[in-house]
Amino acid sequence: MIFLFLLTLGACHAYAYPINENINGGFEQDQNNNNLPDFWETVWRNGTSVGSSASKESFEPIEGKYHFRLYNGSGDKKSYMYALSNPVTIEKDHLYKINAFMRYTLPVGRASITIIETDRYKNIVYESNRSFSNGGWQWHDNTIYLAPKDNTEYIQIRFEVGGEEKAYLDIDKVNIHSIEINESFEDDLNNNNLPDFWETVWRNGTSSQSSVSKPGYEPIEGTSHLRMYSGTGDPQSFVYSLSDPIPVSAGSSYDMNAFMRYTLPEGWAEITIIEVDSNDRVVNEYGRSMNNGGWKWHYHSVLITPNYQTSYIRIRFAVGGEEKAYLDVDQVSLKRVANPAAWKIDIPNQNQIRYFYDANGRLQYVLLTNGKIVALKYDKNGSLIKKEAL
Ligand SMILES: [Ca+2]
Ligand SMILES: [Ca+2]
Ligand SMILES: [Ca+2]
Ligand SMILES: [Ca+2]
Repeated sequence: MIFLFLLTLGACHAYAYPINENINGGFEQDQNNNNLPDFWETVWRNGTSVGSSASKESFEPIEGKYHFRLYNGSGDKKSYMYALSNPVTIEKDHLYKINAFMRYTLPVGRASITIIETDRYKNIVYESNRSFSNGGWQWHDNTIYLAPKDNTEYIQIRFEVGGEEKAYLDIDKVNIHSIEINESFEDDLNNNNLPDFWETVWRNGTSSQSSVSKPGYEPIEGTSHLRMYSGTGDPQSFVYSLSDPIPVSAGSSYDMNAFMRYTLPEGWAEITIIEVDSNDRVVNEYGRSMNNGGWKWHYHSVLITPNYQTSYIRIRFAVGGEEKAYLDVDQVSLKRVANPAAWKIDIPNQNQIRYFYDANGRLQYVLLTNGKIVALKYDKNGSLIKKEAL
């Protein structure tokens, strides 16, 4: 694929909210004056090294006056120094992005960040980690994505450094963000007319006037939807919209579904799932295409069964293959599937009818359990005039 034309530079604009809990991620607080940053006072070393330490220091931190420093000591290169946060309560069905600024050299050894998930009894449910080395004694903004397991209630963040003698790790500005995928394309907090979380857009080919925007022409839900337009002058042109990273949990399956509106007698629209590992390498790509939609909303789904090394996915929509091709998308959702063997394409996974309302609170669509959509139309006075199966 040739990226001839980037419609926006907003690729790094993540749509994420900091959690409310104070984790002292800047390491500024030490109310009990023990020279260990509060919330991060569980520290230990394994091995037999001498002079290891964990302390609050102030050597050019990323923010504020202080940072955290771990040092594994001398005399035993296999020694590791550890620091563990207090438990942080997480919310059910939320997705998280954890990032930390880390400074290290480590030509031989390594530094790691580990996310430990625990259940309500504080038993360990799962651990995910990333390791780093060869940092040239610079600050690195390291990210780890987390889709907590069903029974996870808390997470703890653990840092470690070792594997060589006299290994240092400095840490500052640790953040936990809750990720929102802006599934109904309603939010545009940076006012660039692109739905937040879906701001990486481009077109290949040579068409003119291609665009991606968030208008509100009879959306499925709320007041706006994603609109993609392939432009004129080149029937081979495609326009693309890519989500920010969406954490997934290996071992789980997901039903990714979306409402899509298109005509496309010649061209086609695509949903592509891109699986990415924790080092941002693509490990898998798959999806499906659709056409001949008669300019109606359709419910489409894809089953996602992440590879064991997949850390997050990105969802990509595309439309083109004919001139002036339009694709509208609304109400993207990603739900865990309990029984992947029983999953059926384009049939809602719940035994439950779903209702979608317009901005005036009027019932606009009904999604039946067999996947059929019923649209309701109203006159100017708000009286129901038509019920139509799409
Ligand atoms: Ca700091
Ligand atoms: Ca303290
Ligand atoms: Ca919407
Ligand atoms: Ca935006």
